[in-house]
Amino acid sequence: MNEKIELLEEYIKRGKRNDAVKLVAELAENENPAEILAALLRGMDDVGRRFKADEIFVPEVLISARAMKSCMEIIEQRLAACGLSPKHCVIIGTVEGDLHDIGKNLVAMMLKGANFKVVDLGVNVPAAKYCEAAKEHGAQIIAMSALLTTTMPAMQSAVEQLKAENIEGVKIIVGGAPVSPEYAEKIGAHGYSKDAASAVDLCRKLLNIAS
Ligand code: B1M
Repeated sequence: MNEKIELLEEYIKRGKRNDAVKLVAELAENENPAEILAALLRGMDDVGRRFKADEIFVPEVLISARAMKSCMEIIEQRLAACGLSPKHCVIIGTVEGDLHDIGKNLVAMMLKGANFKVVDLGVNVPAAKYCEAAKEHGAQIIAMSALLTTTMPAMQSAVEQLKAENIEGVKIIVGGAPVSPEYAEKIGAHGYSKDAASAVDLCRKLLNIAS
């Protein structure tokens, strides 16, 4: 593998935004954008793996995710021109009544880092808004976050409403500190993930995307 491509992967793993951006700008002159994207994705995959294994923590993930984001901004147009824009869309938001967004933002960043298109609806999101957004963007997945035991029922209402709307093929996944796999199953969600890196694995699994 090209040494510079390997170096780029390393910069993403270590969250070296300035170095990564400089290198991507240089590589973008000649290198196939798919090679650049693959290096960025490998870097973020490694970050996700170490985060899941408790080898690194939220700040390190945020730093790497920001480096990834800046690099993506440089190659986005070239990727689109080569038909390599994200193919799968995830709608994400914190449920109605809940204003916590740090974990949700981390999930959104990791998903973007894994080349998903992410539409972030923010916090305090009513059930109907998830549904509208899923239709508008042709999303495959709706991801809901809740941090309060008092807002978990809003998650259940949203799942019920979304299922009543019968949006063809859209999977609903849930997460957040008080949420459990048992709760996800009880309310009829298609999946639960305990952290941001696992959310990427779950989306890939639900959509049969190889990692
Ligand atoms: Co709040 N708060 N808070 N708070 N707050 C908690 C959650 C609480 C546990 C603190 C406590 O009492 N020990 C408690 C909830 C108790 C409960 O319900 N069991 C609590 C409370 C009570 C409240 C208020 C009611 C306080 C009050 O006003 N009396 C109030 C509610 C406001 C509202 O939402 N309506 C409130 C307000 C706030 C702040 C605004 C001050 C602030 C939020 C700022 C913000 O988010 N922009 C805040 C904070 C920061 C916290 C704590 C300290 C930290 C939460 C956090 O960001 N963690 C929290 C206590 C704690 O956790 N130590 C607490 C870091 C984040 C990375 O983790 O969000 O768990 P987390 O995300 C993880 C996973 O859960 C998962 O991935 C992330 C990491 O990989 N994940 C998902 C999250 N969403 C996912 C979605 C997915 C998949 C995975 O989709 C598939």
